[in-house]
Amino acid sequence: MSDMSAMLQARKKPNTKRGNAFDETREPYEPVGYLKKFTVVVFGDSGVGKSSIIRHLLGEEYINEHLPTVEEFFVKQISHKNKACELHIIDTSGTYEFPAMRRIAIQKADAAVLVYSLDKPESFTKLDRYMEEIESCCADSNRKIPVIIVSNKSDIPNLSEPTFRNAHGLKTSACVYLEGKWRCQWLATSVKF
Ligand SMILES: Nc1nc2c(ncn2[C@@H]2O[C@H](COP(=O)(O)OP(=O)(O)OP(=O)(O)O)[C@@H](O)[C@H]2O)c(=O)[nH]1
Ligand SMILES: [Mg+2]
Repeated sequence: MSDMSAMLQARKKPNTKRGNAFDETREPYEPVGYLKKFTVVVFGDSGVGKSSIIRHLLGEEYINEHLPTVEEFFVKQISHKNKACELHIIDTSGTYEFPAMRRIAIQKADAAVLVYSLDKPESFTKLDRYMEEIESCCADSNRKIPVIIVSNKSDIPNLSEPTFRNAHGLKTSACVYLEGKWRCQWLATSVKF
């Protein structure tokens, strides 16, 4: 074996002791020393405010216009339980239909955020489809990821959460409906507050 090929062989050997936060081959949730990578995918209908929420999280300015996203990727350093953590955020498109891109994003994700907005009641009904895609995609790889539902634009006056009839015909709030159906947490937000 030449010196060069010996060097290449040595480089290919995985570093099993310390791990690497950027190493895609590592097991999910494996401790990787001081830096841990965590990927969150954000789904929701067109114009519900996904990109605005992400921009707000990154400390960027609020934009009044709707600039439809194709797909964008962001990284933010955060601290979790006193440990440095690298948050990778995948911002998806609600305006364009890219099911293949959504599947790839779900495969990469450790968690998902599903956004709807109070001024678009139809954006709430679309959550079921995102949730079904997440469940089916994760089932293929025998995984389960945490999902949180965000009700955005709570600053707009005179709008309230959608209501539903449950199996017994009784009126229930969106919050109760979601918790009952998907067993996931829910919170109201506004990027404008
Ligand atoms: N009133 C109000 N408007 C908001 C809020 N968040 C976003 N918007 C507005 O909603 C519009 C759409 O916001 P985006 O963040 O671009 O929506 P999106 O979900 O990323 O849309 P796509 O990328 O097309 O899927 C913009 O005009 C924003 O200014 C909010 O909390 N309150
Ligand atoms: Mg967007």
